[in-house]
Amino acid sequence: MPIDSKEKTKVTDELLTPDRRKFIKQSLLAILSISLGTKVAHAENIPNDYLPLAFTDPEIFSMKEKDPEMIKLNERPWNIDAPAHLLDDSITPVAKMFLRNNGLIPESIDTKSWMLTIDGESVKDKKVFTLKELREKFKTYTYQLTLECGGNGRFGFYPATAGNQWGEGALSCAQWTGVRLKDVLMSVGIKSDAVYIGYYGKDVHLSGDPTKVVISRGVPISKALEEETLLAWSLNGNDIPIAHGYPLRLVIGGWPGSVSGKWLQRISVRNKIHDGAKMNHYRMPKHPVQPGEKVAENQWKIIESMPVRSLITYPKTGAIITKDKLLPLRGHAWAGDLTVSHLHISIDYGATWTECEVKMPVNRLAWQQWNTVVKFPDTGYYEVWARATDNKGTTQPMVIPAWNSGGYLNNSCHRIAIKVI
Ligand SMILES: Nc1nc2c(c(=O)[nH]1)N[C@H]1C(S)=C(S)[C@@H](COP(=O)(O)O)O[C@H]1N2
Ligand SMILES: [Mo]
Repeated sequence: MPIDSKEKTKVTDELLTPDRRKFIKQSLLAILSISLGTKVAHAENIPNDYLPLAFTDPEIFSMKEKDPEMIKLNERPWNIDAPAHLLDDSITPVAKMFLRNNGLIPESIDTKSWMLTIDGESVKDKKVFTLKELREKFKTYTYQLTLECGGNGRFGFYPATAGNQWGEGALSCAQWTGVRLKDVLMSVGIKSDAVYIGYYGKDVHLSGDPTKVVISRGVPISKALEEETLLAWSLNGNDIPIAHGYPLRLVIGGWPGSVSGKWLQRISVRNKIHDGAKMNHYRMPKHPVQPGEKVAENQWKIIESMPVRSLITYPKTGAIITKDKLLPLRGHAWAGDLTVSHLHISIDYGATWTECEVKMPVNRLAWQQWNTVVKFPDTGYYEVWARATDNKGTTQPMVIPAWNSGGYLNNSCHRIAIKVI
């Protein structure tokens, strides 16, 4: 039965005695400090009926750990790109790590009650693990793994495609620690008809509808069982930051970032190609298409290993040097499941190329460092182009590769501008 507004005011006033107000304030502060992961300083000074800013926007701090030079593409969901020169470290720090969310970061994460369920048609018996069990029952491994969004470089396609207009920096190579998915799946027991795995995370659909799955992708069972495929709880030696998948994340190096499920709660072992949300994204037409051309459902190929690519991370584009100085140049190169065998640079728009030294990766599926020194013959405007070749002999294209409606896999050469004075 509706109550009139006079009545409502009366009821509210009666309920909100000073004690009651104080109690509400204390409860709000308790919730806030849990969600912030720190105490609320000077809480005694906060008026009883004042709502702290962080309360109205729980994601307010997710960007704060990022370097101020990172490029924000979106806030809802968060999508943050890295300019190439920020990726200079051999191990990407969190502050310089791109962020790609398809939905909203989950709130209220309780690590004590967090469960990972392994289920699906192709497990012998469904099994559930707490985080503590995962840590205690299985051997821990640390690998540096290259994660690159399938849409990295999308800005280069013309006509522009829908989706985040990533520059070169939807890419990271950080150190992940956890247990092998393989060891966990073996302990559960998988049937011989297993062909794929699919993940489910705790993030929330943009619509707020709890029944809608944000993203649920996966990989063939052979990739899932590789030694470097991890169920990770640690990133560069610390807890994974909330925005990157705390408290548990699937990490699969060398393949599109979208297969590395964050806020991991469930893995299904499937007897067919996984059919979760966004499995019909991150795919390429089997044959070249014209912009706007419709592609039949059976003419798509799911993106697997990422193509060969490289970055110049030093110097920053726009650097100015004096003529007689040697310019040190360096960066990274990677090639999905393969390794990079050669890295060449050109300062004459690809007319001639000079080979640089490329280091071996610290482990499989980690990017590789390259470096060299150049001397410019004269003053003027120059471009430095870098081009990597994988161990099967495939080289990065100099021009933009085949247009596709998803704007995926632009692995054309990275270039920087240099002025020699
Ligand atoms: N649960 C969940 N996992 C996810 C995503 C997501 O939106 N939700 N985004 C995916 C995509 S598209 C990419 S490229 C990577 C990005 O990882 P990062 O944000 O840690 O850099 O996470 C993947 N895992
Ligand atoms: Mo992605």
